[in-house]
Amino acid sequence: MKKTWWKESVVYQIYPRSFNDTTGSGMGDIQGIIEKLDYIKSLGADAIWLCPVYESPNDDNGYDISDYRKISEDFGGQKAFDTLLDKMHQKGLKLVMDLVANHTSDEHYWFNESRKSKENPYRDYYIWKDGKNGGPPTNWESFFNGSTWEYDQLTDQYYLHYFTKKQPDLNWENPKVRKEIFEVIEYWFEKGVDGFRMDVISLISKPDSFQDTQYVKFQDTIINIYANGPKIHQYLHEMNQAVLSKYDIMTVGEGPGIDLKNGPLYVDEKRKELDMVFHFDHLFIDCGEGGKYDPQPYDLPKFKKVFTDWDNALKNGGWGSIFLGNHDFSRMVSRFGNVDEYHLESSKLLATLLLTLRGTVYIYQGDEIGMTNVGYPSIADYNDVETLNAWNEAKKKGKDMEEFFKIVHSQSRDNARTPMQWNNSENAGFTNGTPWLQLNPNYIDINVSQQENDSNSILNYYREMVQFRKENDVLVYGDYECLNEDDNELFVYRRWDKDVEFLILHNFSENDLRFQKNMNAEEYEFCKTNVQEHLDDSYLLAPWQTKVLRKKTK
Ligand code: ISL
Repeated sequence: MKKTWWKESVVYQIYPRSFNDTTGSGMGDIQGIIEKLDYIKSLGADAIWLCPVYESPNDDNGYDISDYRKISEDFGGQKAFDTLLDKMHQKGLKLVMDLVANHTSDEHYWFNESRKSKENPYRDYYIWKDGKNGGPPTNWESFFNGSTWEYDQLTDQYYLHYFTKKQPDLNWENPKVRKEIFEVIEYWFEKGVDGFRMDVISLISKPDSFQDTQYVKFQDTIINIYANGPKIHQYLHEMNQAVLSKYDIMTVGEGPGIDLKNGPLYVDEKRKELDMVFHFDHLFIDCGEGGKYDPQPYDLPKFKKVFTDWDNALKNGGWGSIFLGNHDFSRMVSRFGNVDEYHLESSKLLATLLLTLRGTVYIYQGDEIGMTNVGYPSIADYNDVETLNAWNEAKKKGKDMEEFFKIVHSQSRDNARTPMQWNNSENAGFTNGTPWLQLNPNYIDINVSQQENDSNSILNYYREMVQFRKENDVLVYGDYECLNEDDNELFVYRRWDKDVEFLILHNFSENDLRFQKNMNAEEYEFCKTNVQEHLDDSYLLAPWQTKVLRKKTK
């Protein structure tokens, strides 16, 4: 397997508006990131993935871009950005930007022109269609509820938007659009940016014909209609040849609808498209028929299978990304751990999981201190457009809103967007002003400053585990095998290469459990754990205990 810097990297994801505010605006800014670079470096991170900081009307917090070449003044503008990039490079940190090229803002120059007339040179930059029987061209539903079509009176046509109506989809069929986007990518690479995370890249190629969906489950419509369109691989290969291949950079494509069947195609080295993808098989694991706002119970075997299947799918000529949360999902410890009784232990267990699997590791801001879901008292406290649209839709459908509010508590994207908890002073040291989104009140107990001073903290455990991964590149490149697919509470796997072998055991339960396997425990020596229990018995695990064992060399 070819070794590269980005395979070995630990990437720290920053959601800038919630990271660190230095102006008192209530919103994080680039200067705030600069001031925390030493902190990020201290985690052992090699790169930062920065969510969008471009000019934007912020209908979807920056995922609606009105100028791809302009850094928003709200974040400090171009000058602040140049300083950030310089300082990061001085410190040996790489910068990965967000490329949102499936859609622009409706306030982008291209769209302003496009909507003016059917003859406008920018008309075909977007997807315009005639209506059908007095309604929209198809019955498609947007990711954020409501139709994917918006009627524009001026030209009596509808334009397509998979997300909000302020995020019109670009028409990648048009070679001019592709050229524009490739030039944007080049522009940032020339500035020295080290890579792109590509937002919903799986959606850029639209279906050949626009037909009604017959699927009941939204996820089925995504997979069969919206995602992995007929020209997706052609476009990505073209992008690779036109620009990506000319730079020493990394790319990670984000993708609803990316699954085990098509995922490997995006990252197969021979095909020359992208380096990695983010699939959501583990993050949509609890979605019922109604999608994310219809959560259903799931079990550990299913969760383990996602990691095992993806490792298998990518081991011959691709590369994976290992992550358990981001700015679009609830907090990983609230989802996969036990925040009530084992917050410390389960946060550390999940850290161990992240840092001992094969693939590039992504840590979402705040997870390194075990930040949790927020559960605001009122819907008025929520800000996220997805949450609010889902709420209004549920109301329209006459759902039990008390029950639905519980779902909002567990599923809202705002769970991951509450401001970073730096210390226990007012507003957690995030801002001197009024925060754009209310803090999680548990910042009094869960914050960076407190954990800096505690050698047993989640934060210090992350540092230790990142270091451990760096000292053992078998954890990056080595083979993987799950040893207990069907077990409902334990997740046990091996990682090995020709020189070393690790056995990693996680107890996802509240009981003491022993890993039953016909293996000689004597063969392994103890390396790491998150709690100081059962150190004398390698295969016995306390609740939410995780153990890393190394095979003794003969
Ligand atoms: O968040 C999701 C489920 O709740 C995903 O389906 C998400 O909408 C999808 O992965 C796309 O996310 C990305 O593009 C969106 C933006 O709102 C997200 O923040 C971004 O990560 C539109 O640009």
